[in-house]
Amino acid sequence: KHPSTVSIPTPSEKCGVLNVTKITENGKKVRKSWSSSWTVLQGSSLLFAKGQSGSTSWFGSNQSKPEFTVDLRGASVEWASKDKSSKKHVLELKTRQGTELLIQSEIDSVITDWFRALSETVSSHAWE
Ligand code: I3S
Repeated sequence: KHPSTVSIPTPSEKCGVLNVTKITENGKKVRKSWSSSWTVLQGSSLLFAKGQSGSTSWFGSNQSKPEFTVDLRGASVEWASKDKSSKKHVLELKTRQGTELLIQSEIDSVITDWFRALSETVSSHAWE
């Protein structure tokens, strides 16, 4: 007999480096500008810090404020269609405030983990 299935909880906190660009802000299309961002999922918020250029780590720098924060309550996340970007492994995140972001990693498993974490977060906060 099989042991009962162990479900691995989705972390409500997760962080890592992702490539990010806004494509829409408050309902208006904006120019794409990809940048590498230290990304933190914290509760129902997704925080992006400035890109990691040079050797100074984010923690060691004086950057204490996130560059921007996205509210995941009422947001949607899906795999981006091919016309959104020529890059591989791209997620499209749409917020209730009318901001759309593309989130990408070259590493398949990394972006798949983010997709799972973001989807879980979005669905658990959908009715707030
Ligand atoms: O959707 P687009 O316009 O093909 O996006 C590309 C541009 O944003 C381009 O910048 P400039 O057109 O400002 O030089 C970026 O360098 C590309 O990365 C964008 O396309 P991808 O397919 O990488 O998202």
